Amino acid sequence: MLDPSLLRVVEAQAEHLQRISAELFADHTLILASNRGPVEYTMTDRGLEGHRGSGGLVTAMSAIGKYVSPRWVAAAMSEGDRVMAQTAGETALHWEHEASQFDLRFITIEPEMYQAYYGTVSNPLLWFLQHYMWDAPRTPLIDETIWAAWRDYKAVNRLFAAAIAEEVEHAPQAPIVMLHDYHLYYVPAYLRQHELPADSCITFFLHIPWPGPDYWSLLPQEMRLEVLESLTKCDILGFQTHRYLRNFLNTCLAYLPDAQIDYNQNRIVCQGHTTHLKAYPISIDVQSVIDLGNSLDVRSFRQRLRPYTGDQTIVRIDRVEPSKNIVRGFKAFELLLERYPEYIGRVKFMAILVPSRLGVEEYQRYLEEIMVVTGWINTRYGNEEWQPVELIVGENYPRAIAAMQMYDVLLVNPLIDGMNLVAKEGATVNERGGVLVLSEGAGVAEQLSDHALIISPTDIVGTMEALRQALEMSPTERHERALALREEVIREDLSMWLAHQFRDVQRLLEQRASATRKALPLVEQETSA
Ligand code: GDG
Repeated sequence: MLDPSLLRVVEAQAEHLQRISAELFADHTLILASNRGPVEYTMTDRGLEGHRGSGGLVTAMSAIGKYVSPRWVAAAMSEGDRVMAQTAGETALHWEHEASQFDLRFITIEPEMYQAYYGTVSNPLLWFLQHYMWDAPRTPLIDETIWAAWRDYKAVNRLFAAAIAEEVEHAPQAPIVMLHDYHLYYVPAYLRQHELPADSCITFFLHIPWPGPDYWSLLPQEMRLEVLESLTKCDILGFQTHRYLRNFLNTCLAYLPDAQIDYNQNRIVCQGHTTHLKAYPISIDVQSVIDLGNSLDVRSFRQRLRPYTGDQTIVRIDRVEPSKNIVRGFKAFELLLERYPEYIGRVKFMAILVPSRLGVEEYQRYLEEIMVVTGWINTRYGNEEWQPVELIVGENYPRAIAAMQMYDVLLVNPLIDGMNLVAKEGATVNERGGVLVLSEGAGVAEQLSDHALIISPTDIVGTMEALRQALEMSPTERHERALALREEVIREDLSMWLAHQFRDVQRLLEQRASATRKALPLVEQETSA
């Protein structure tokens, strides 16, 4: 149960967002676009059934539908989505889920083209690049296949832009188009080729890191340049952290010769167009996470997970994703048991892993590596009655929330991560005064580092020491830190993330409408980091 004063903070933020949304969308229509939509349809014996799409982006974005009823343009990902798209034809599909509602428009893409756009360019090429995951002496190998896939990536972006342009045409009011993530880098450029009303606005929010300019040199000049030229056609470009924003400015300085870059105002003028840059650290929908935490479903999962806990329990929850650095986390735990055998039989490591991108070879191999390392630890330190690592692989959000309530230590050690919502959800729902062991590479460290134990993700000795420090911490310090973390998260609820963006759009539109037409900076560049 949340402290009533914190609950009031959450309510006040929601009311603030409600007010801003009511003002802005009184005369504007919101159009969202992302690769994955808020719902995925599967064919079952009972017919087509919709369930909420997975992943951090959808988790966060689904909350928008509580305040506004946007159009959401997304790719049809499953066979069920394609059937729904065909049945719906020109009509948008209405989707409602837990007080959120959307009008969804699926884009149907030829499977081969989708595979090139998603399975070759978005993941791995861009994802690996933006998480510093390439093995530079060997990969990426930009051969004919990659070039062909890049052309398909552009073609899919063109389809997105065309679908959005149609939505714009039919929108009852001036459109605000909010684009999301690295699958859609070319959409701003293609969208600008369509006629847009004068008081429309295009924003782009990047959920993943933006690396420094040197690393972008792994991408051929032509690709790099086109991506930058397209992104600088947005009106507002949002990043998770100030660091990624600075990296973007530096990348433009290095590779966009004609751009004027204003580091003070975080603004870029390129080919006569001004783009405002800002850090909007994404957050969680505190109220709905708390409500879910109090649900019967989660309570029943807590009972079921109990046998997987020890006297003290280290928990991690991640997609099976190499950038989440899961294997090193286990190696640090192994070192802990080796150095401090008194933990054997007492401390368990419960890892909840959600399968991800198993069509990409590296991800399959990574899952195998996880199996090997955990199998080894359990063989070495476990016996028939007790095993140190409990590995739970599968997708189940309520179960993940139940595990977050139960940790004594939450390990979040990604090599690099746009934000990391698990750290914020954990801080909100945990019931044991749990300690957060957090990588300096997670975007969330810009906000939570004062109250977490910060580690370098490659350092398994340092990680092991932080795990030990967390396990040995006095109850008073644990609870003080846990409370401070929770307050930090709650002060910047997801509604504030949205409110900051809506307010900046509002300001921009007001500036444009004003007689001076002087390009002022967007307000409050400092944000909350
Ligand atoms: C990307 C960026 C950024 C957990 N188990 C299940 C499940 N979850 C939820 C978690 C959390 C979300 O999925 C994962 O979000 P993360 O932020 O941890 O990571 P990514 O998926 O990599 O998200 C990331 C985020 O976008 C938002 O901008 O923070 O940096 O990489 O909420 O609790 N969800 C479902 N089933 C599960 O079993 N559906």
